[in-house]
Amino acid sequence: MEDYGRFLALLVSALLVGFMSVIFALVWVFHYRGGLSWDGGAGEFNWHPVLLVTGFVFIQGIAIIVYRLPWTWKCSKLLMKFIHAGLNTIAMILAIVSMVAAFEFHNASNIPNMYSLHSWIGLTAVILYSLQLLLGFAVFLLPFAPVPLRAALMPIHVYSGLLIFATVIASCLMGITEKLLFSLQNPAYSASPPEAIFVNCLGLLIVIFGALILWMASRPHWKRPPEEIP
Ligand code: ASC
Repeated sequence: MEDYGRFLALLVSALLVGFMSVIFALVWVFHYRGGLSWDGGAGEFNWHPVLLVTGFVFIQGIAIIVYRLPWTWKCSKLLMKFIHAGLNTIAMILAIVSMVAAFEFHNASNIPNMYSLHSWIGLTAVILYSLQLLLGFAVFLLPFAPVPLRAALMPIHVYSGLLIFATVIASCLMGITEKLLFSLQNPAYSASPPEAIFVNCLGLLIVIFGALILWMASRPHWKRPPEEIP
């Protein structure tokens, strides 16, 4: 492989930044927001950022680049497809649980649902992600689809996957901003208290993670070499 060292450096950076994003989300909810619970209160809502950063950002990011890991090129394509689909399934389940947490918290506190741009874009991303997973499973994993159909749908699958991933990151940034604007009073967000600075940094980490993943996924010379299907 061309540039093996450079790929490895990017991968380690992405893993580090992704891992730090998860840690930052946990520190946010435990240190600043009272921790996690499942009782309709603020602690239940806190699952929302934790599960989204863990599943929808970090695990989805790894799922996207899993075919690019050079040491897996000796593994069967089918095994790699199962890993790709499995990671994306875990991410989807975590995203759905995280939405339930947000809705239950809203309903228990009489906060309206689905009015913000964050909620519109976020729900759209979860719906498109579920369709992408279903279609990917039916066309690329099950042995029934003819090769010309696979070939025709593959560029669309790749494009949609990257688009959904970028949309998820945009939605995270809106959600983070919303939550800081709502919950920081006295001192307000505009006074830059420590929580505001810390959580802005979480947003930066998520953007850097996304940038690294999209870079690795879009370098043609880091693609798994073509072979027989599956
Ligand atoms: C698959 C698979 C590929 C693509 C290819 C279409 O299911 O394993 O490599 O689809 O056949 O581009």
